[in-house]
Amino acid sequence: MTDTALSVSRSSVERRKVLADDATARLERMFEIRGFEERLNALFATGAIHGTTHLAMGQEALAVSLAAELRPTDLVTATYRGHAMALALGMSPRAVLAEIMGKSEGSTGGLGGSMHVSDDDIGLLPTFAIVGAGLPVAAGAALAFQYKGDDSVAVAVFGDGATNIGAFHESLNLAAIWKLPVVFLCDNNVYGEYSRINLTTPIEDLHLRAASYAMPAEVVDGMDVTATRAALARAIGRARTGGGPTLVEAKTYRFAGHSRADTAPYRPAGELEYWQERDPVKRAREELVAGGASADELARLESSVGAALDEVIEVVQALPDPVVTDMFNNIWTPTTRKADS
Ligand SMILES: Cc1ncc(C[n+]2csc(CCOP(=O)(O)OP(=O)(O)O)c2C)c(N)n1
Ligand SMILES: [Mg+2]
Repeated sequence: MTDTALSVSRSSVERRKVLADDATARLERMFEIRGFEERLNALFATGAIHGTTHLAMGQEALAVSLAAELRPTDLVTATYRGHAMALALGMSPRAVLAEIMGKSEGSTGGLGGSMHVSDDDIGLLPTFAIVGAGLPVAAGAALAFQYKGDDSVAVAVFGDGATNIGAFHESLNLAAIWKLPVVFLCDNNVYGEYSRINLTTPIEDLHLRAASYAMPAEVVDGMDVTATRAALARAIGRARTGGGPTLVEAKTYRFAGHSRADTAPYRPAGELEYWQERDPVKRAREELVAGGASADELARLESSVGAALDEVIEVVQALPDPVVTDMFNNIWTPTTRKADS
């Protein structure tokens, strides 16, 4: 492992900690997330990994900002589009890739795959393929924190489409009435599967939905890591100090299609290009350079992260695949049956 790309080999706690105070570390993590997903896409395209995957390219600022603001004792629920969140919260690229490739070294022993990357150690609860399913679970975790008198916070990360699901409304309602220490973080990337938001949802500003629950709300440019962090700091701080829940809407854009096979032919002309101009990785880089960082050094950092990721891919591909009998592990089998009475 190269020691220039330190973030790839640090422990999960250290990997999380560096994000709080160091803007270069935040950019480095965004390089890692973008580089990881680009390589992952290529691995799926060449058939090296089977099945499908949902990429979060364009949404890296959200994951990194959240990770920078949370404590290790806080809990997060995320979605099937969760690689960025796992990497930001501190999971190693090796553990994420091994999980996606079904290797036993993966974060859940390779049993969850791309849609279910999770790890207790980084506070990432099982990620959810059912749209909206993470919200009541985060509210439940927040209720447990409140009950125990613990000042930890739970965060539910979900998409714009999830705000049309019953579980969204039920969770916000209960969280508001019980003043739960939870942040509802909506990653509004304009699309739910193959439908633009205007075709499925009567409003585009989803934070307005908080008003129905007398809940504070924030709307933030989710392509801007600094602004997103500030908004999340306010919401997390409110939850931690007994102020109850907040709905934060981060305006982002999904650079890739919904899933691997989707080339997104339904996008209006020019829309992708408009958002690519606002690329969060590009913006974070420009912000650092404007603050005096050397553009060459940042380019070197980016290539060292890429080289370390290439090494991770080689290592993980060479790991042994599970054997057929492994499918019987983790299955409960009754050995005796109680006679009917
Ligand atoms: C309850 C439920 N309904 C439908 C689906 C099918 N589905 C999978 S992803 C998705 C779109 C969700 O969009 P959004 O919440 O905006 O998240 P994004 O994919 O944009 O991150 C849908 C409808 C599902 N998984 N769960
Ligand atoms: Mg969406």
